[in-house]
Amino acid sequence: MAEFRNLSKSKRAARAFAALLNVQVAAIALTPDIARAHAIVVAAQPAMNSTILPGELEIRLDFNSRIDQKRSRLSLQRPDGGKVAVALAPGGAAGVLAGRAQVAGEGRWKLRWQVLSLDGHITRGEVSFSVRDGARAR
Ligand SMILES: [Cu+2]
Repeated sequence: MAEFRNLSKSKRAARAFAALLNVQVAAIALTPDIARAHAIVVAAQPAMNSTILPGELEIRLDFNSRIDQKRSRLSLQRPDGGKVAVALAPGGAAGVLAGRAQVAGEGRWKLRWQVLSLDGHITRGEVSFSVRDGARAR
């Protein structure tokens, strides 16, 4: 029974965090009993709702579990809806997805992520941020 309590607590924590970051973790809703091992974002660069300068963007997402980097993706959506390629950085820590991209257009951007955690489940979500010329980063 203690095991069930732990699972439920973990699920609630995961949901609270997802709500906090405004990310969608659809897989958790579909399979609540194994939510514990799904990968969710615990730290993001750029930070959610931050404002950054145009130019080269270093991206780093830290997850709560190990992920399969080869089956995980990052993409960027420009304010006009267009996509910008993200070059993923190979290697690195087991729970980290990193890359870099050029961000040029001012406005609201979205960093979309999709990762495969080592338990075989895919989760996805997004981090919104703004690009503004002359703004102080973060
Ligand atoms: Cu899972």
